[in-house]
Amino acid sequence: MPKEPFQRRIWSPFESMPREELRALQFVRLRDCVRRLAGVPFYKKKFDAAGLRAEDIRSVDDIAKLPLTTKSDLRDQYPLGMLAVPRDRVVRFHGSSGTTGKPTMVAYTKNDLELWSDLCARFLTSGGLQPRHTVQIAFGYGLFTGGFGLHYGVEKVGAAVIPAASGNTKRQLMLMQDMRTDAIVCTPSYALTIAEMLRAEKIDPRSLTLKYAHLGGEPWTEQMRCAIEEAFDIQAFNNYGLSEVIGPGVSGDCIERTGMHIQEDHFLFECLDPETHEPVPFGRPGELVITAMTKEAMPILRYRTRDIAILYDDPCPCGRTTLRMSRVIGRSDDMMIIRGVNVFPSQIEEVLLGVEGAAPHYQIELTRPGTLDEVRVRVEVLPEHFSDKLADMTQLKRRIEQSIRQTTGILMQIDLMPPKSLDRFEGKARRVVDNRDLKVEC
Ligand code: DLL
Repeated sequence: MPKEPFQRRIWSPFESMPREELRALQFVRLRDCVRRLAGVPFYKKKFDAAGLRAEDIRSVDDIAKLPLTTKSDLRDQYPLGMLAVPRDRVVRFHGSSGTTGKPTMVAYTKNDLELWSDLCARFLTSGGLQPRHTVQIAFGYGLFTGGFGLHYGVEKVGAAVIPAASGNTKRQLMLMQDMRTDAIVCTPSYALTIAEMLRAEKIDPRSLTLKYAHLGGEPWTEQMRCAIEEAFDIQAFNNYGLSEVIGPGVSGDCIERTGMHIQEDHFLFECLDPETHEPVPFGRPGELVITAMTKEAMPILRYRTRDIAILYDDPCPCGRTTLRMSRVIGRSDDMMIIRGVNVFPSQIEEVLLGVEGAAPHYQIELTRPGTLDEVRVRVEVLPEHFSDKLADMTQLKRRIEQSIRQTTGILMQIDLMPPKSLDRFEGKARRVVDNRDLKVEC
């Protein structure tokens, strides 16, 4: 029995628009977006190279003629080469959660922030949020888009925000109890950590006033949803987004939970084969490629998210008419998301290259034994440094551990391996073994 009746409400009429009208709106918005982007030197160069003009966009399908944008384009344009408005119109900057050197920066005008709050209000409402609720936000407030994005979304709905920010689990528990929090906003793994901590404190998580969790920012499974719902006796909703596109608010679950509704009046989704870039039919996994048509400061064209998911076009009983996406079931690059932090194997490699005694032969194993991701890095020791003196090896292990922690912010378990003991690769190296079992249907 839910702790309160679920309120079915659709925040914006755009979510339930007839599909032909939506398609017409998307066309106008896409054409306008391409016109604006033609004024950004980065895109202009690409359009010119392909002999493209905004007038060539005569239907939404013409999007396939346009160039793809990648994370490395954003890095090359660091910090603000993709800006499509004069800098004095920008009112906010955020950055990717990536830890490689410099972040990729994104910018927002006043209207963009207004839009962003509205998009977050949509998925929060579709996940049961009501103005009378109190919401605890346990996401980082900073360059990461999670904290601020959700914060203004909750306020937009009219609910009360507790900006608890991430970490300090004991304080989270105190606030949840004392403030009678109705909904928690965080990563799915953090929700499970909170449950564990409550149990350790001999508090039954089900005894709290908590009714909903709005979770996102990292991959999770249906099994994790069950575990979280069961632990707290709540309903848990998935939401998806990425900083390059806007942040959270790109798509989110409704009560049916048969895939996350995509905010298609603002984002054009394509699902492509990551190798050939050909469209993949509905119901089949492919890489999500997203165009953010309406953002002013930094619209983005055909952004390769590297996220592998499935698109669904069958109608949803909730009344929303938009396409839905499955959970993210993988990545088409080697980026790992460990406890919500984006980490590339190349970062680990760089660290190893900088530690005397470590060989650049390594393997990374990801597991999730309890609620949190764990990382084990097996590293070969260079022959001339390999020693049977425990003290030497322990010291080397510590140096690697510390350097990795400094670079990624994550404490990883290091296993030193004898020289030449790890596999060598002839084709693409398979450095990451992901044993977290994140692959599920929806
Ligand atoms: O994680 C934005 C966000 C914050 C979304 C809070 C939802 C809640 P980035 O740091 O740029 O932005 O990381 C984006 O995180 O490409 C996915 O790989 C992953 N991701 C985000 N949400 C989900 C989700 C934010 N619900 C990257 N399920 C994306 C699976 C997710 N993966």
